[in-house]
Amino acid sequence: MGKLSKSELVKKLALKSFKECDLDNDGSIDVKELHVGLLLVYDKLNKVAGLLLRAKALPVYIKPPKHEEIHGILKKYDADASGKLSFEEFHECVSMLVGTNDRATFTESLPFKIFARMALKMLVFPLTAWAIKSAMEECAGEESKEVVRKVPNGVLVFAVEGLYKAGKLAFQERGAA
Ligand SMILES: [Ca+2]
Repeated sequence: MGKLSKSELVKKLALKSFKECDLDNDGSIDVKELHVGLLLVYDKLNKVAGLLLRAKALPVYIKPPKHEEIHGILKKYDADASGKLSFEEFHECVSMLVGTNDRATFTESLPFKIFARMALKMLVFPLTAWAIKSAMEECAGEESKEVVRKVPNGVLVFAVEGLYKAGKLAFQERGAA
């Protein structure tokens, strides 16, 4: 057995998923079938990402696209505007999701999303927590310094993450208004 190239592997994966997604067996994927299929893919990826990080301490969750976004994805790859994806169109779409498609930017691909999420969890939050702690130690008087030192880093990371989420939400709401 010869080795499969990445694009051959993606094509095999796409074919398998296409058959799984085509619930009514009409040889094309409509928007509902695409939604169900993508949810399954994201569910699998989230399980893998969780396992990779031995999960619970640092959970990573990649949000699956919303229904409106699925409509957008379908439209983008529905080359003949039939409202459904043929296998060729679906293959393009899968290639985009796994980051082997030239048409899509790298930031749209799943590997990038996973990487960005992990980078946030593993680097940005702990670093910010560390910076806050140092600043607090700097400002605190001699007796309170001990107290600040005893604050577990995990608590700070948690707090920083909470602030980040609150900030992001506020930003999104402002963007939507
Ligand atoms: Ca179908």
